Amino acid sequence: MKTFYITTPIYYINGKPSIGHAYTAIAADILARYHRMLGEEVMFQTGTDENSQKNVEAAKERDVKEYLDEMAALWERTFDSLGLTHNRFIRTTEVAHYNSVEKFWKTVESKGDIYLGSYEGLYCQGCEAFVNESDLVDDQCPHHKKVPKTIKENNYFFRLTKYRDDLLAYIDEHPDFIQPEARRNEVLSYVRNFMTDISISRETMNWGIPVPGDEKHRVYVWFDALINYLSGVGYVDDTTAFEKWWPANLHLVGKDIIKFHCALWPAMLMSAGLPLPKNVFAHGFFTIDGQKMSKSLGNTVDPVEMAEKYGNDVLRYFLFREIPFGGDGDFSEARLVGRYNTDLANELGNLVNRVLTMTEKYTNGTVPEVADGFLAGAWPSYHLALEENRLSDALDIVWGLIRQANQFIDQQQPWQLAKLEEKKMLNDTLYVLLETLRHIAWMLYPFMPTTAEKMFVQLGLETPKEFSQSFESAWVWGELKSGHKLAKGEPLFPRKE
Ligand code: ME8
Repeated sequence: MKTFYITTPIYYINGKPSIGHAYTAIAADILARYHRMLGEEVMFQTGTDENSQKNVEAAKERDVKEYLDEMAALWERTFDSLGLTHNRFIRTTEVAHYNSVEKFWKTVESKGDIYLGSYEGLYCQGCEAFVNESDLVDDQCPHHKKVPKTIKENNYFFRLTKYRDDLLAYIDEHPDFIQPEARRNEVLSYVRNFMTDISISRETMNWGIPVPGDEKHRVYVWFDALINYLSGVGYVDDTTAFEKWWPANLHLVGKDIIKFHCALWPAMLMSAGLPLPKNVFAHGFFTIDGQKMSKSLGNTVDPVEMAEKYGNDVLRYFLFREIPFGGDGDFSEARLVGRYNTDLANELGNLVNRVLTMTEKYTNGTVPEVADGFLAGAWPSYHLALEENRLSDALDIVWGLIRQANQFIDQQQPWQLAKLEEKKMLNDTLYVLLETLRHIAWMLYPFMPTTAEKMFVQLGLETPKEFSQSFESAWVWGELKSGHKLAKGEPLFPRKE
């Protein structure tokens, strides 16, 4: 069976999840569900980055581990309540992860890629990274609006520059490795012109994973965090699982952490002699009503609140229809309500309601004889879009079908056909509409699983609980059998004021 391993960043838990964190996790869930729908075996991993000094500071006087346990549980509960279907929620305070980092460190060290040096530079706690003077605006980190600390320490360094040529060659030979294109160019320029060896330990910290063989140093949190992608799938304790899942098919990340994922991480893997992930996709950042959102700035939107108010499916739909995946965008509750009323209530909800009502009225709620329909190229373009992580494009394709179906009703005017007793044409029209709805439900499933399931129920079909290869046949035109009984339900999206 084909496998698909997809990851999100592991999140810092010095606060509760924001809509931005949920965004990446929901995107990963959409792709995970899509690949399950294709019949693939999926590993969807997310989790928490717990060895950061900012988590320690957030714990204040409390016992750090106790604080982290509580926060990790909160994040996991949030992801569950958002309906995410992750298979693995990894925490970097897990023993397996500690052991993985130790094994990885020793492997890289035995390659001669770690050396002791001294470092003086500016460190931004928010970024958990050294920054250059030239990165600052008014002496502050532009992302976190804080003056970075000057740090002078003896640290272990990773020979990142040793891999410069190999990295450039790899990125050149694998055009799909870094997406989208703009991010690829950004990484290339960084690797070519700015990349230096990087400090991978901290001497002055008392939280984090001890450096193997020199316990007074702690492993730098990014070097530790990236290894989660290995520890989660058995790097240190389950060879069979590791061979099955590694390399990952897709690391989904925000554009803020592209250098770590597309330069440091592949170089670390090259050093450890491990294959590279097939694809790193960086989505854009969105603002809230035009304002930058961040935990440090304190203007976050709570995804749980949004989901409780509008439902998970509506939130998922809005995020991936409104913000072109890969580009930047803006989140606004007013526009969410706008799209709810136009796209969901008027277009999708109305279509389902009209078709089922007419079928009840004209054929007593049974599916008429099979007739030819108008899906044309919808499936191939939908698959291609999702293969290329173009989530918003996939939704556009589905909405194209929804609009086409609504127009078809207006053109055919089934109520006129009934009046004129044009039975064959009426039945054909209804069949085409019902079967189109079934296809729309399948296409919506990864994006709006609850809505898709309601549509399946209304069409009198089983809901797709378990996926297998045989589902491919479900996407063939004409699978909705004539004589089949429908079960019209409540409107899917009642209008909101
Ligand atoms: O960077 N728009 O964790 P983090 C879109 N622990 N996405 C957003 C967003 C926004 N406004 N705000 C946050 C870390 N994100 C490290 C990662 S991985 C080995 C270690 C999302 O808690 C986006 O995916 O700061 C971004 O990359 C991530 O949250 C940063 O989460």
